[in-house]
Amino acid sequence: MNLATSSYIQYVNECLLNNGGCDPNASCVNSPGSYICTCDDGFTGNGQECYDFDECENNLELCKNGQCLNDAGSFHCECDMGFSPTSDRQACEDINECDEFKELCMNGKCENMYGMFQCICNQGYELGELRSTCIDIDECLSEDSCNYGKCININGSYICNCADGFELLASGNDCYGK
Ligand SMILES: [Ca+2]
Ligand SMILES: [Ca+2]
Ligand SMILES: [Ca+2]
Repeated sequence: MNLATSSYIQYVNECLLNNGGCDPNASCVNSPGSYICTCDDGFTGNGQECYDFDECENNLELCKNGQCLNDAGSFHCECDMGFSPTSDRQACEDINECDEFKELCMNGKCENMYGMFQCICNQGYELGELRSTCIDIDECLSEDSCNYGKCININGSYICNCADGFELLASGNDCYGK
C-alpha cells in the first residue's frame, strides 16, 4: 500500500468543506475514512436533512399553566395569569404575589396561593372590590352598631357616643339610660 494514499484516507476531514454536506442544523463529526452528520438538539432527521422538532405537539405535558409555543430548535411557554416563565422559559411557575407586590393587602395579611393569592383582612376591615386590599368597614351603616347613640366610624373600628344621661353597654353597641 502506498503510504501517501493511506495517510490521505486517514486524515482527510470531510467536515471542513461545507459542513460535510450536513444540514446547517446538524453537526459533522469526522472519523478516519468517514464522517457522520448528527442533527442538533431540537432537530430531527438523518443529518443530511434536519427538521425542527415540534416539542409542543409531541409532549402535551409541557408548559402546564400556560401555552406551549414551538420555536426553531426549541420551544417556550407563555404563562397564564398568576404564573410566570422560569428562567429557561420552558415551564410556568407560581408568582408569589405577596413578595413581588409589597403594596398588596393593605390593612391585612397577604397569603400566597398556587396561581393566585388572598388577603386575610385585619379585624374591622373587609376585602375591597379587587380583593387585593382591605378597606375599613363602616360599622355606622348598620343601625345595630350604636343603638340610642351617635355612631362615629374610624379606621378599623367605630365609636358609639351616647347622649347625656345614657351609658354604653359592655357590648359596645347599645346606650341605655342611667
Ligand atoms: Ca421546536
Ligand atoms: Ca401565587
Ligand atoms: Ca370602621
